[in-house]
Amino acid sequence: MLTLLDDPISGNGYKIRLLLAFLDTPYEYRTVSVLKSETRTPEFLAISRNGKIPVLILEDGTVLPESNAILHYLAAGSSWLPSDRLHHAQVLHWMFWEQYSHEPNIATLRFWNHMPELDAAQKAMIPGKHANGLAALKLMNDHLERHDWFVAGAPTIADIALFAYTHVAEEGDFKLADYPNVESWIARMQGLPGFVPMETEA
Ligand SMILES: N[C@@H](CCC(=O)N[C@@H](CS)C(=O)NCC(=O)O)C(=O)O
Repeated sequence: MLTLLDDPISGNGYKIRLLLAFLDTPYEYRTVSVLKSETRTPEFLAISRNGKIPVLILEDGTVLPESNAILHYLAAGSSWLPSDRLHHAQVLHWMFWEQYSHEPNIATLRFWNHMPELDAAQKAMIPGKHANGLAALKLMNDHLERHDWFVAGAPTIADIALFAYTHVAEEGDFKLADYPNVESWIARMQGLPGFVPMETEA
């Protein structure tokens, strides 16, 4: 059976929980608390040198880190990852964009709001991250003006990767009501058969 090392508060982990639910794939869930620094223990670092969840352990013991790589692995052969060459590249386009322009801003501000206190360097980064997060939400909203889904007119792992932190962006002090197309897309995602909310374990 697959094993997911994850923390229920993690949006990166939720990407995997959500796809596994859509695929109706059973898995074992092991909580590794980020706030308690359990990602930095010698035991966890022996499993994954990068010290971050989520990590998927395959049936043969192979360790697969990085949420978007895990999504690719699990979605292969399903409708969640189009086989068409251009559509596959467009899925990658959005997933790379998510990791560089979306997650480091929107997810980080949410995470910082969960932390008891921030240091001076973190505090100084808030305005820049907020501006970048606003730009990311606007770009998504513009794309969704003309499209129901990010790629090829159907839900893919690009939607899952973007949904994870977008739907909880308010926890990072972003106002989703300013992005009505994003709100409609969030509702479409939540209406898909098999959808599970964020803090769901196997
Ligand atoms: N690019 C990675 C990011 C993973 C990541 O940042 N994980 C956070 C939780 S969402 C983490 O484990 N932080 C704990 C730490 O850095 O010690 C992915 O998409 O999986």
